[in-house]
Amino acid sequence: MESGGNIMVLKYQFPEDFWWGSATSATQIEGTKDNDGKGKSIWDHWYEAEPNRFYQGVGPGVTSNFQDTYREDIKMIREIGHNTFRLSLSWSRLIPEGTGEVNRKAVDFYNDVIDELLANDIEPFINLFHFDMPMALQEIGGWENRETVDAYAEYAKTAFELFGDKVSKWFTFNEPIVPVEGGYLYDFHYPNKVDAKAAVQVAYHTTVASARAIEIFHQMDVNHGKIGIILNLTPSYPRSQNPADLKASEAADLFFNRSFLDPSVLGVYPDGLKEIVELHGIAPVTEAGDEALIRDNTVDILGVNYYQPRRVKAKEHVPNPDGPFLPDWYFDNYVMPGRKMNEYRGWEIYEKGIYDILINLKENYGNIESFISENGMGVQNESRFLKNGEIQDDYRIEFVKEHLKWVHKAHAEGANVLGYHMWTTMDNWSWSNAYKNRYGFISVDIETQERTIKKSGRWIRDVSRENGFDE
Ligand code: BGP
Repeated sequence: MESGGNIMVLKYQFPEDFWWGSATSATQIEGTKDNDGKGKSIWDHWYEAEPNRFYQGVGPGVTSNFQDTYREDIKMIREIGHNTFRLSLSWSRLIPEGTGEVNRKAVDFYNDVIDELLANDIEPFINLFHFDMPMALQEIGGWENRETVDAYAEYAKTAFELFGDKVSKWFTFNEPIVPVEGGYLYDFHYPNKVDAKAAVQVAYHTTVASARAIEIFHQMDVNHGKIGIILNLTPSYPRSQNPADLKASEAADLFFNRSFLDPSVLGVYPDGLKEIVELHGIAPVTEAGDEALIRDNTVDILGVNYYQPRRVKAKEHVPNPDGPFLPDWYFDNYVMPGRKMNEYRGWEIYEKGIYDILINLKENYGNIESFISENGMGVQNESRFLKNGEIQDDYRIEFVKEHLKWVHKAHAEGANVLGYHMWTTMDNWSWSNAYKNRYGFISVDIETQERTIKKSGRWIRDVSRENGFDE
């Protein structure tokens, strides 16, 4: 600690009003009861259809049960020092058929959650869509069908009307590229297609839907608040500076980052991406007025989810032109020797990536207001680290701390970064990995539903109270 005038300044001191918190999503935490009126989402459907796709056969019905425990959970969230908390609304809980009738039980539930957060001085950040398409809309083609865009606009407006008087930070989508990759390219989300044309259409409709929600939000001037989108950015690093590697890396950046980042923040698609989709005959069907809609309705704020970088090298083998088109036609992934790994998840740990993203936003995206909306480390069998009734997750403290140091540096260099949210608050159900990897500041015993704050939870409490740390 250094003395700056009379005030003691920590080595990694963050601004007074920095957002400290963590993120969750409806499907992963809420749980479902028989009488709650929720409609089915694609996850409920997919689990019923193919339970063996899920780790140990555990589906989204078995969660940390926030639907019943939110009051106690929010007390714990306060105890670990959060001033902000991200949750998503379940579209199929609020509007069971995707359009039409609103489920009053859902309205009461979300109202209670929001009130409870506010009563505990925790600002709710609400995300409208976290991978959980209502099944009724998936049956008409989901994001492939333009009607889903209209349904989403209606859902967003309903949510703003219902909760907008209390909530001023809103997000249209979490990681919109994940349903595109998972559902339409690489077969890890429902509807398990491998179809690049559909993938491009889905991505495009998602961006149009986001712009529609932003337009409505601004017209309504919801709580004089801000609306953004949350993107998982994977900075792309070439194996070498030779032109072929650089070109491959730029292509990966176009597909996996700029495909959503550019239209969301700058209001236009990158030329390079437009050329590629034209070349392969997979350009989306558009409507008159879309271009202006996207241009005029960019985000106020950007959430950045950062887990891992992407290492890229030039393509070594020419792809089979008769096979289905995949972005991988343009690059090969590259395993960097000596890389640091989170072996449980198979993801590289590269802390400086978070800094590179923030500086890129500063230099190339108008220094848009941003915050780290997810960053975290999933670890298997954490109970082996249990000592004196507490999980000693020093590895997680280390992980968060090292990333925060880079966030601090970016901020010191002028990046407009306003906060840090970890993934996640309490251990929760993960898409197809169920409970394999635990991510929370708070551990959850799924059998007993008992919660215990981990060592990292105590650590983040101190960091948030002091707005920083020394070493
Ligand atoms: C992000 C998602 C989260 C969460 C997290 C951890 O991509 O937004 O919902 O799941 O990744 O990943 P996983 O649960 O797959 O290990």
